[in-house]
Amino acid sequence: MGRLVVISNRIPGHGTRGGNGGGLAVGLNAALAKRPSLWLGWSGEVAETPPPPERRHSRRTEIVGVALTPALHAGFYANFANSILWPLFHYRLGLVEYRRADYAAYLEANEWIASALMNELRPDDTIWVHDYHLIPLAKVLRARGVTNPIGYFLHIPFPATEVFRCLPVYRELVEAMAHYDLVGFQTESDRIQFVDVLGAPEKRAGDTIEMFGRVFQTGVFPIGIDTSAFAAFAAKPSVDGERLAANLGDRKLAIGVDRLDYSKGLPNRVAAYGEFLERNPDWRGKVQYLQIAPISRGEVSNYRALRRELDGAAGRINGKYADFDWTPLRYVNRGFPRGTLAAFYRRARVGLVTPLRDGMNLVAKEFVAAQPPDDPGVLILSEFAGAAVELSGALTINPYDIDAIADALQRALEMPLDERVSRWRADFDVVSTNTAAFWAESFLSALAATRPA
Ligand code: ADQ
Repeated sequence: MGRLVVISNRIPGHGTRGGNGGGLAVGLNAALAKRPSLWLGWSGEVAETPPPPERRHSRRTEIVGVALTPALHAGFYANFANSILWPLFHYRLGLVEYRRADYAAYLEANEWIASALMNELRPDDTIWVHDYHLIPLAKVLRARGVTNPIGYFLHIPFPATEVFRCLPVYRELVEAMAHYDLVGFQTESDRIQFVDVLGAPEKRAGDTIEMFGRVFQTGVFPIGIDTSAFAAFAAKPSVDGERLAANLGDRKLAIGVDRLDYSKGLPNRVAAYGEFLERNPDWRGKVQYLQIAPISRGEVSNYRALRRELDGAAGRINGKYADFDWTPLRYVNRGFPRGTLAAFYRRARVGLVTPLRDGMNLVAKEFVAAQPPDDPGVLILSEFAGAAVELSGALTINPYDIDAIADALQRALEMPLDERVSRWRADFDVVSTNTAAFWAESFLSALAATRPA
C-alpha cells in the first residue's frame, strides 16, 4: 500500500491548542491510522539559517517539520496567507493589504516546502495538500516532474468571483489549482464559486473540468469530527466541568468557543448579548455567557486591534450589568483541553456560533456532539458558516443582524424541552453520519478515482 502524504501549513503537535494542525489532526486521525503515512509542514520554527527538517513518529505517521526563514515567515505566512488570502476569502476586502513582494514570498515558501517534500517522496505515494497556504504546491511539484496523484482541500470559503478578482494574482492561483487531480471544498456553493471564477471551462462529465490544458476533478467534502469519541468525552466526569457547574448554580450558560479571529463575528455576538440583557431585565442574573477565545495570529495587526475591541466591549457589558454576585460575561483568552471544552459545551443551554464567514466551523459540530440527549442545549448558528448547510436543527441567524442574534438567544433560552430534543436529534444524526473519518475517506476515494487503474 502506498503512503498517504499530508502537507499542511502546520504539523500536528505545535501551537497552544494545536492551531490548524490540531483541528486537522483530529480530522485525519482515522485516515492516518489506516495506512502508512507522512505528514510534512512548517515546524513552527523561524531561523535565519533553517536547520535540517525535524522528524518524529506518531503511530503509523512520520512527521517532518520544516523551519522558515524570518523573511518567508513574514512575507508568506503573516502577510500573503494571513493578511491577504484569509481576509479576501472571508469577504473582508477592507482588511486586505496586498503587496507584490508578499506573493513572491508565498511562491518561494511553496518552493521551499516542495524541496523538502522531494527528499521524502516515493513513486506510489498519494499526496493530499491542505488549505490556502499551499495553493501553488501542485504546480510547483508538477514542474519538478512529480506525477503522483495530488489532491487539494480548501478549509476556508471560496469567495464570490467579484471578490476574488480583487486579488491581482487571482488568475495565477486559479491556474495553479488546475494542477491538482482533485480540488475539494466544504460546500457546494464554494465549489460553484470556484467554477464560476474559471470563466467558461470546458466541462466534462459530472464535476470534471478541463482548463489550462489540464483535466481535473472538483468535489464537495464537508469536514466532520470524531462524533462518538467527542460525545463520550463530554459524558465523562470533568473536574473543570464540575467547577463550572458549581459556579453557575441555577444560571443558564451560553457558550462561545472560537479562535480570536475577525471572521468569527465576536464583536456582533457580544453586542447581541448586551442587547439581549438590555431588552430582557428578567434574564439578568439568570444567564451567564462564557466566551473562550484564545489569541491567534498575534503577529498580524488586525488581530491585535480585534483583541482591543473585544476587551473594551466585554468590559462595558460587565460594567453596565454586573452585580456583586454576577458577572454577565466571562471572557477568557486561552485554550482548554478538549475534554474540558466538551464538558463545558455539555453544560451549556446555548451554543453561540455566529461567524461572519466560516468554511465549516467545527465548534458547531462539537457542541451538538456534546449535548445530553435528554436535555440538549440549542445551537445558534450563522447562515454563513459551512456547517449551516448540514445543521438544519440550529436556530439560524444572519450574523450582521445584532437584533436577530439577541432574539435567537431569548428563543433558545426559553425553548421547551420537546423542541430542543427534536432540533438536536436532527443535527446529531447528521454529525454522526458525516464524521471526520467519512470526510477523509470520501476525499481519498474520490482522489483515487481520478486515476483509474
Ligand atoms: P478554524 O477557523 O480554526 O478552522 P473551527 O472549525 O471552529 O475553526 O475549528 C476550531 C477548532 O479549534 C475546534 O476543534 C475547537 O474545538 C478548537 N478550539 C477553538 N478554541 C479552542 C480553545 N480555546 N481551546 C481548545 N480548542 C479550541 C478552519 C476553518 C473552519 C473549518 C476548519 C476545519 O476556518 O471553517 O471548519 O478549518 O476545516
